[in-house]
This record gives sequence, C-alpha cells and structure tokens, in this order.
Amino acid sequence: MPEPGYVKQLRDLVGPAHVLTDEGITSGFVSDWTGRFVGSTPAVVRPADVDEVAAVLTLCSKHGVSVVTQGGNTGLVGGGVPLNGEIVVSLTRLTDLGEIDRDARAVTAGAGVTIGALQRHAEVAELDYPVDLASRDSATVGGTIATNAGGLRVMRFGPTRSQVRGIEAVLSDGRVIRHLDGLVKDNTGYDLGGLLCGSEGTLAIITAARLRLVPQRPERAVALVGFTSVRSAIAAAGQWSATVPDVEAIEFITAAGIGLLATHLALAPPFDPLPPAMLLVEAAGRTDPTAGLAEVVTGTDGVEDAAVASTSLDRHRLWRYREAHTEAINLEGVKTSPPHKLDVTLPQGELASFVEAVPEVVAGVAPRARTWLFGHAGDGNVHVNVTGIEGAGRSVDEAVLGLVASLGGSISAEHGIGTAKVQWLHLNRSEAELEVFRALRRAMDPAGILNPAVLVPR
Ligand code: 2HG
Ligand code: ZN
Repeated sequence: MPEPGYVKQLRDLVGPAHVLTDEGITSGFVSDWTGRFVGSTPAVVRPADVDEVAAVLTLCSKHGVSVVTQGGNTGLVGGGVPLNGEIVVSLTRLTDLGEIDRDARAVTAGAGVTIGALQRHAEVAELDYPVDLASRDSATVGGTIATNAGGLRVMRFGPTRSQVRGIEAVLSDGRVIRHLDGLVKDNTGYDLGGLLCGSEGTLAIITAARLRLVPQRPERAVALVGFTSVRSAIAAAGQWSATVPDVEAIEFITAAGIGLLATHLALAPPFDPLPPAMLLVEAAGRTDPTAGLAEVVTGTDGVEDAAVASTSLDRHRLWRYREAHTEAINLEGVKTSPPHKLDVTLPQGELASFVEAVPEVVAGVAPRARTWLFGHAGDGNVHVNVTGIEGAGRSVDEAVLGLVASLGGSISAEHGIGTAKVQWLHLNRSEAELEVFRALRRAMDPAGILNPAVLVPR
C-alpha cells in the first residue's frame, strides 16, 4: 500500500525516528497482550511532549485521520489497538516526573510514566502512589487514567479517579486543556480530570496529571487462607473488609486457578490438600499488622488452612499465586484460544451465588470452554476468564454479562468497555445516559477522530 501523504507531515512534526511504519516494528503496537485483538496501522507516532501531541492532533483533525491512543498497551478490552486501521499515538515518551510536593502529597507525572516508576519516585519521599496492579511496570499514568484502572488496593484508596487532582490533555483540534494546580478543594466548575477518567481515549489525549500520593505503610503482612467452600471464602471477604486492621487488599483465588499455575508456570501449590477457595489478604500500616491479621484469620468460620508472611520475600511468594493468574491463563489461551476477559462487579450479597453459577452458565453455551475465576473480593470484582471458547465468544459474553446485570452488577469493574463490550453497554447504561456520552464526544471531538470504535462508537 502506498504511504498516505500525511505520514510525511507526521515525520516533520515529531522527527522521522518517531514515526514507525515498518510492519516488523509496528506489530508490537497493533495487537493486545492476549492476542485476541489484532489490527493494523499506517503509522505509530511517538510524540515527545504535549506540544507535539497537539501538533499531531491538529494535523489528524485537518485530514480526518482517526487515532487510537496507546500507553503501555496493557489494556484487555481492545480499546488501545487500531482495529480499524487507525494511526497509533503512543505516549511512552512522555515520561516527565515532577518534583514531589511533600506538603500537598502530590506530584505531576507525564502520561507515559509507568505506575512502577511513579511508585519508586514517591518512595524516595516516603510516599506511595496507591494504585497498584500486576502490570505496574508496563501500565502508564495516561492509560490507567483513561481506563480509570482499579487494581489491588481499591478497597482502601479508591480507583484511579480518586487519585487525580488535575489534568493536562489535548483536544482533537489541538487545543490544550491544563488544570494542574491540584488543590484539594477546587469547585471552579466541571471536573474535567474526573471526566477523562474512564473516557478511554474518546474525549481527549491525556498528556499529564497531578496525582495524589499517600503516606507509606512500611509494616506489612500477607496471609493466604484456604476455605472449605467458595461461599465461606466470600463471606469472610465481606467481614474482613471491616475487621482486619489496616486491610488494603482481599483477593480471591480457586483451586482450579492454582492448578493452572502449576501446569503453566511450575508453581508448587501452597497447600496440600488444596482447599476449593482461597483469599489472599494484605494489611499494611505504621505498626506491624501481623498479629492483628492472624487473630482475625484464626477466628473466621470456614478456614481450612493458612500461611502468613511478614518478610518481603515471603509476601511476594504468596502474592505470586494471585498475580500470576493472568500470565497462566494467557498460556492456556495459546493452547486453545485467547481468553475472553470479563471483569465484572457484583453487589457483595450476590458475589457467592454468581461465582457458583457462572461456570455452568458458560458451559450452557460453550460446553468445551473452561472458566477461570479470581479477583478483588474486597470490592466485589471478579475476573471471569474463559478459554477454549471456539466461536462461542458472543454467546459467552451475553450469558455472563446478562447474569451480572440481572444481579445488579457492573459489566466492567476496571478494564473499561473498549471495543469488546460495546454491544453490552446498554445493560448498565440507559439510552439517556448513552445520548449524553455521544453529546460529550461530539462537543470535545467534533472531527470524530479519537478512538472512534470505542465505548459509544462514532
Ligand atoms: C488483575 O486483576 C487484572 O490481575 C487482570 O485486572 C485480570 O487477567 C485478568 O482478567
Ligand atoms: Zn483486576
């Protein structure tokens, strides 16, 4: 295919080295990590700063060229890859990290800064960026804001939206909106930073943010606790969110998931015999939480076995049982077909029934599929991963997400809608709400070039 004329202009704007067109090089930008979403692009553009992002968007608006914005490309719902031949605007060069304001406990970070780099930067000032997730060393500030990422500590600190105190972003016509003072109290009209959280690249390109930091909690303890049943594990998660002192994560895993870790990653199971369901709970504070955590665990109904860790090495060893799930499921997907990932939230009172029901619901429409369940039990978020789906993807999504909605849950707890769940958004959002979404898109992106296929497609 001949190169479109605007590609040369893009080279003039950001420098030839930062417009990638060779398929061997762009291949890493056109598909997602699971291999489920694969697109193509005439060019991957890598601007260096907000001014270059503005120049790129001005040009793309003028030519009606659609763009997909990409951070660390760790998204799981097909929202960050060019499925319709869009240009990819990759923000990984926007890595400025400002000085930490210790009094205000805040910092300004470029969109391309990884969550891991931000955490390490905060650590020097004895602070912490409270959003944490397994993909911390690839996921970026911009991407996690655009998807309002949740992760492992939402129950204590809230999702990304709760950390954003100010935003800098570029509208599709190249105008820059910048509100980075980061005052804790600031009622000067619409909260544009809040609006961009979860906007999935459809309203503007986020280039930097003022982010809240929290004091470090240097004393930590982790327990991996086996339960006699899924129901008792989930009941305990509900209780522990109120009773474990300084609790910051309660994660749910199953015996089947542990089996998968053994098969694909040679990870030895933590218990023998293996209980059907397990919770991994972490508490962290200024004083050692180990005794308080152990006391609550010991007094909980349905506990079959437990391992408690205080040293960093042992805590990481226990966390691996939870964090390695995504990797092991991906390897299973390579054998069968890429997993469908349905990140859903249920009201706490419905969580156990949902977890018990969902494998059968999947089997009803895809008999050869396997359902893997794990997630953030402390905030009601289960990750339903389905492998071996063989052409039944739509029926599986419909059955699982329909069940979620019927129980009063959300079809996306933290990954977003992307392109994968567009047709199911009506399960959670009324026509009036969707019309407001469309109106916002028209107002902020009149040219209709920003992630056109995502959320509420143009
Ligand atoms: C996690 O909680 C991520 O580890 C990924 O949200 C979940 O792989 C998944 O489905
Ligand atoms: Zn998650």
